[in-house]
Amino acid sequence: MNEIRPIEPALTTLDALASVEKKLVWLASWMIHNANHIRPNRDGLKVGGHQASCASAASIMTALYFEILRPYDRVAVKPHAGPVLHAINYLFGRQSVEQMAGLRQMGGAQAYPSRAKDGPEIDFSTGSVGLGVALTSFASLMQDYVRAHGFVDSASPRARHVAIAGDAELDEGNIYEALLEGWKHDVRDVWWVVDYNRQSLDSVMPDRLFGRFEGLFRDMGWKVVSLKYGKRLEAAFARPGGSSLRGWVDDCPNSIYSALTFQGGAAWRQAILADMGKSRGVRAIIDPLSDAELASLMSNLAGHDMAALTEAFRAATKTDQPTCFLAYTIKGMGLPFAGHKDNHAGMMTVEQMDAFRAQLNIRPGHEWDKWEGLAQPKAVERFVAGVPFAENLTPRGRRLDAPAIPVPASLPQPKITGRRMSTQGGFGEILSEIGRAQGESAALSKRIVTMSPDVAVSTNLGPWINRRGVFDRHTRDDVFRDGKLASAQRWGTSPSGQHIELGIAEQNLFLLLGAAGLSHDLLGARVLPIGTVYDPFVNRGHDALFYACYQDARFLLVGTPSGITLAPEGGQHQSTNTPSLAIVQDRLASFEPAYCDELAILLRHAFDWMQRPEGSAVWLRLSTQILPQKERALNAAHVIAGAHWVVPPAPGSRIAIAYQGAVAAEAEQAFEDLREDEPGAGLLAITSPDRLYAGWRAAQRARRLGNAASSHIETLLAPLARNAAIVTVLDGHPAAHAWLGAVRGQRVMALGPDHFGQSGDITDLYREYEIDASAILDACAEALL
Ligand SMILES: Cc1ncc(C[n+]2csc(CCOP(=O)(O)OP(=O)(O)O)c2C)c(N)n1
Ligand SMILES: [Mg+2]
Repeated sequence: MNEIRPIEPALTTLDALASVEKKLVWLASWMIHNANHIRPNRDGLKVGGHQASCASAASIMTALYFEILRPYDRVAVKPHAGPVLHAINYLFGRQSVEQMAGLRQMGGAQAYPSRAKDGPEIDFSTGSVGLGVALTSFASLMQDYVRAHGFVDSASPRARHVAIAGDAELDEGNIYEALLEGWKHDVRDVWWVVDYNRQSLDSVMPDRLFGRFEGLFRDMGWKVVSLKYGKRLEAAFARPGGSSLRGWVDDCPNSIYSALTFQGGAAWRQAILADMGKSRGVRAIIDPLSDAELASLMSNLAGHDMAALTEAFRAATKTDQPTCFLAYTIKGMGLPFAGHKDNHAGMMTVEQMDAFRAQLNIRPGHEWDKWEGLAQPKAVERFVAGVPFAENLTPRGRRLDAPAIPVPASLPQPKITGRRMSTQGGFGEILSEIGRAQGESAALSKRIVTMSPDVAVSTNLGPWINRRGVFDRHTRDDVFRDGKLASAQRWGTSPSGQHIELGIAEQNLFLLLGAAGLSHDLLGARVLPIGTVYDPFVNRGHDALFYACYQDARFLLVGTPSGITLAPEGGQHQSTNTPSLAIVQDRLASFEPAYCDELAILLRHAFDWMQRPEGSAVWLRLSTQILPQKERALNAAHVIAGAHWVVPPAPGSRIAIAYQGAVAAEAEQAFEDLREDEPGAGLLAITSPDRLYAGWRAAQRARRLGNAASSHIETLLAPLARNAAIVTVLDGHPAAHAWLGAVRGQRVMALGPDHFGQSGDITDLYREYEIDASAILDACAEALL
């Protein structure tokens, strides 16, 4: 039973919650209405918004935020209920009228909840359906990780990670990938509350699928709580004849239920009587009811019944088992288009909104007033002031603080010079050295957490994992090791391990990187997440990567091996688009070193950059190409800024070769030949077209604002003649370099595979795709003609 917390003699918790819910539906509807019908519209474009989706989730959100959740809990709200979340924060005094009135406008509240743009009240951004839901599971895994490692006070209460999900989100495959992974890691403290309105964007969903969800979740170790009928309907079903009425509603197809909800009481009566008019019990239930009362009874689903919701949620707080609530709701509940199949983007007309306002006793001109129209405004205000979720909010809102982990001036590293190594091999060795670090690097080493979707060994994480162990809440032995069966790899798990092994699902990698990369904000514990993946399969998880960057998560992504240099293993495994992808991805600084001395500089930079407020996530594209490692002095700042001259050009030189990554040796060989004819030629090592481009754009912007500025690439290319040729080469699509010609108006001949999918050895492939030394020389000759 519900505890009834008296607020005033005449106001119970349930009454207060009902009042709050009304306010939320009103404010969300008004926010959208204001944006579409009241605010001046400069260009006549539709502004949009989802009043029906908001109304559908309002009861669930009221019960959670105003009764069940605690301040440390974390919530992902389905994208289309963003206005309800803004309204909730408004009632808590954490959102302004200006922001709400500016919904979907520059500087106003975002269309969908956004950590980066809406500020510290938003726990998780949402928008790409399915991802926000799954993220809660990975955030919960990270909570277990930081607690197991003692990064937060273990006496502090554990947060519950809650997703308020649209039912169509359950169509997204990433949900099931996350469920499987969550089961493996025995995740806990996760709730997914499904707003089960049986409608998506296009239409009412077919019925067949829905019986499956319960089984699916249960198989994955979840508790499933089906919240189907509200208290009034249950009471009606308990009366004589009620079981036939229940059977009838149970069997009513989604589309008919929705249509009847839209049509109202008279249609309900006609449909029920047509099927059960001879049942005296049924007639005794429905005959005394007016049409309005009958409509209200028949739409009394548990997802809109505050008593049913709070009771079920409260019961579920007794366990940490992940729990899925299937809360039956009506899309557009209480609004004129409730249940209509076309209501997803439907909006109330001005007349309908006027009628809604009158129904809620809201005076014109007082639409934004918090407690306007309520019978007991003061009592509701006092109730809201005492809501546990809103306790102790700081000026940083729901963001926590975690100091940066100091990064030593140089990282421990193996001997590199004089050896033949690939950047992938170098990465594994450097990380392994960090793994056994003493002294000032030990603190850094402790905070690193690696993760990989079944490619830990083949991306050279093996030595690190052997040193630092595999994480699991439960200690599990390594059967091979215990049986003394020879293996290079230790796979025993323990709560102190620092590698999280994932199944082969790249979206999960990026969701976990996203969650780990927000640990400082969400959990108050700084970790340095490193994820490794085959570079081509970044594409497989790209939406989740994009999503992690959108949330400003901080992590290091290592894409390796990459490009056609993978050679015999080529085909689908060759990545050619990733250098371009890396340039265009916001909040992700990307680099591709050719040699391990550059890699060491970039790894150190990554640990620093991902912790800086102005920093970002980092992507290193590495290779299996083995190169002789040279003894040389490097300008670290240049490596980080994106390029350095290996051989600077003579002033006024008319040609340079610029290479990136694995093709360094081919470029060097071509350069030696070129120099015989062109002694002033330059050789440029590009470590990041992304950083070069970003720097160039920033300098352009600064100059437009009247400030003197020169970017790194402008400075580097300045010694070359105005009409010089630059032959560029990388193991990736040449578009990543083609823009370099625009910097100073020089002529760029960009080489790189623009096709892929052929197996072969490096010699054959580099020839076929025209990135070998002779192709580079041919391009130089053509450029000099
Ligand atoms: C990945 C992705 N694909 C498509 C969309 C466009 N879209 C927005 S909402 C929606 C359907 C939402 O239905 P549901 O999750 O049931 O939400 P509700 O019924 O509560 O509005 C779709 C397809 C999206 N936001 N994200
Ligand atoms: Mg839906």
